[in-house]
Amino acid sequence: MKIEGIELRWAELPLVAPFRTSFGTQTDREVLIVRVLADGAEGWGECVAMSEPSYSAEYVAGAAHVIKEFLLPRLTGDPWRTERAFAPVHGHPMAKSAVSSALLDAWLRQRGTSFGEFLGAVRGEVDAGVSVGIMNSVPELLDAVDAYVAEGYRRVKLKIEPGWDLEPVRAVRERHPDLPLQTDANTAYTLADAAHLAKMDPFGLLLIEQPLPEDDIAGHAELARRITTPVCLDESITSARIAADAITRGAAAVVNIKPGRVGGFLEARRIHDVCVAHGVPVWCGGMLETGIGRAANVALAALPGFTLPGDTSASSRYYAADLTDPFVLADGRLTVPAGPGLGVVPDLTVLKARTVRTEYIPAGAGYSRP
Ligand code: NPQ
Ligand code: MG
Repeated sequence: MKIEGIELRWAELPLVAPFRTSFGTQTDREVLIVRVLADGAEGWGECVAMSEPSYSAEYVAGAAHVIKEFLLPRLTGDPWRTERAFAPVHGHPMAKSAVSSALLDAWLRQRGTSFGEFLGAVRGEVDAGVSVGIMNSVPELLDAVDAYVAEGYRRVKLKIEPGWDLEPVRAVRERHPDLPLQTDANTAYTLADAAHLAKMDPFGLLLIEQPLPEDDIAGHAELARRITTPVCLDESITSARIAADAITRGAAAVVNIKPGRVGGFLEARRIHDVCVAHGVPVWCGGMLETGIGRAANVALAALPGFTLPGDTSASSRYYAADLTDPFVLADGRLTVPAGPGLGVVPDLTVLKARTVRTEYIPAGAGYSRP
């Protein structure tokens, strides 16, 4: 495709409730939206970086800088080449993924092909799970979980940290004995906590996600020998190569896949393929995406290896007014959009109301090549 220009939009969406994890509390989602204009078509991509570098090293202002200074000069109009063209730029997977998925969306819309068809979806809808933040008290947590279960969510994930683990997880398990339940520590523990984490073994959890720091593959392998709850990696899995390594070393019995964390949808699919080849179940993570990022995630989650419910929740879990038509829960599932590209477009009235800044960068020599 011949790219005409790229629009960057900084938007801010209030969350329906504060979301607390071991790395902080969010009350709003600052989101960077990428719009590609090419061959008369347009494509949309969402950068999942947060305002601050607390989940990973990336953050919104840094991602915007990397996109403008280092990625756009390397962008071509061929979505198959984008991820390789960006390879000389080390790191910054969320910035890369936002640009490459926006271009892919434009390309797919032009061809009348949906993200799901392109990626190899085998389902028309996907099981929805929900991620529940750290609360001030166990009764407050139980109320939140009860409400999500009543809505129909097929799996609940509890955010944990030292001081908020055994008691809340035990309480939820006692209230919901058959609920598919898992935890996410976002790197908050060390191997010295192994005996403590083993106390959650009797709760029959699907998995514990990223208990140790992201660079501690050996530690996760050792922890996996000391607890019976399956260990799932999120932050650690930044490429298909690392996924293969972690699985081979016994550090990952399950893998969380987030396109933004791994640099794009093609790498995300490669990780899926590696996991399927090793018999390792995968599920689609979430980064509080608006409908733009959510649409692409739901399409990815329809691939055959995604055998566990993802953090692919309904729009209403996070936003009173999403940027697109809302994703709604139907019998605990979300429908995979079937239209061209993402199958959804932002509601320009809502998008404009939420936009705090827009920058248009016309195609230069670097990214106008077909
Ligand atoms: C995880 N997500 O799996 C992440 C982390 C996370 C749904 O639990 C603002 C933006 C707040 C992105 C909080 C879920 C966030 C965020 C947590 C991502 O580890
Ligand atoms: Mg996680």
